[in-house]
Amino acid sequence: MVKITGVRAILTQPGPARLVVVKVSTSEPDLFGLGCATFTQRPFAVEAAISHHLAPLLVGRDVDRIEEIWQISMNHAYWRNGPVLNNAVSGVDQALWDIKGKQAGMPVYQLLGGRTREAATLYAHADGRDPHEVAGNALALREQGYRHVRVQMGLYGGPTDNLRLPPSAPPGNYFDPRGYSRPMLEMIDHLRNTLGGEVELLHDVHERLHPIDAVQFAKDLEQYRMFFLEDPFAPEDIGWFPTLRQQCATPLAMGELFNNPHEWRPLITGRLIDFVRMHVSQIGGITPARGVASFAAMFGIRTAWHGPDDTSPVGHAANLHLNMWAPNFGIQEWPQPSEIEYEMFPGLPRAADGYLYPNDRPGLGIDIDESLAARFPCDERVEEWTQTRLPDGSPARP
Ligand code: GCO
Ligand code: MG
Repeated sequence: MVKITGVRAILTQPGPARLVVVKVSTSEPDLFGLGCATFTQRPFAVEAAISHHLAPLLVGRDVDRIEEIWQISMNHAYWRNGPVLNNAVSGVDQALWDIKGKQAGMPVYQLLGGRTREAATLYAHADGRDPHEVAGNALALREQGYRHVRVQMGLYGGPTDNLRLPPSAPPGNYFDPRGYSRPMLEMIDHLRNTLGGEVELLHDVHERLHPIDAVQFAKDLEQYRMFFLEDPFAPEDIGWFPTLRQQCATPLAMGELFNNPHEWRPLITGRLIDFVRMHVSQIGGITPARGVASFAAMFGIRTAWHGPDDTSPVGHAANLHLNMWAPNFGIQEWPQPSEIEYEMFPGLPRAADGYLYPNDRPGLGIDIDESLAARFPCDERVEEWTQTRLPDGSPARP
């Protein structure tokens, strides 16, 4: 019987995002697994959860028992369904799926049920300071073969050049919810006129609007036939979804901030969204994501797993295996990883013509160059972009 002999967090920051990868070593020489545990705002907390709590709990256990280990790991702290511990559990879970695939000599998607598609359709990000710059960046992505583009103007929260703050306003990342919708509608109108109907448009509200303004914004977007509108509400405001759903046919995506099944369950059973967008490591890994995908499929809801640059390349590999299997796969967010990430994570697939193809190696099909990773230690910065404030200086959700 193959046993777990070590559970170790590898922290690295090859780009802006701080990444956490878990390496599970086993009693079989050269048999190890990798999993994503990336919570980029709290990497050191995840590392502590792994080294102080999960490693002592799991060393000596049977690598075969993925489900049992997931259940024990999720419940061992008694209090559960939180972002730090869920990410720690995900790192182990994904690594155990990686190991099982290596033992079976199969890609993980084969263990989930085999291919239902040849590749995963991707969307990439276009941004800019004005509609013309956004359009130029979107056209460049179309030239690379992307047929789905997320269009933002000033990343999240909209333009900030006309904000009028009190003289005593403290430092922060300011935005004005009431100044968001009109410029965004103008930008999306320009994009639709520039790109025509051949490129699907996506947009991320990022929980920055007051709920009733999000309802109006989604209705105003109906004419543009969006592929989806993301995070119209904060997780704390999911009670607004029925109001929006009854008035509007703009497809909705929600979930990257979810940790707890109570958050996504009503949106799925009520058919209140069209895409589940969880950050797979934030809900505990492949094991729960497989369950959520199957549950969502019963309600006609598709997957669109969270996948920006603060998903590690190992996490992108896990997303890809879920995407190759899931009958209700919708779309995959793709951050266009850097060359240093391709060097650090051998096996990370490359996008081709708007698609991502698995490499069909056993397990997750990805490795990590630990010596290179060690050359990019995580910084100890105090996150600034999440210190969001409204024009009057009051704190706001990021
Ligand atoms: C997205 C997300 C991200 C988050 C980031 C937080 O849709 O990709 O909104 O951009 O802001 O992952 O750390
Ligand atoms: Mg988002």
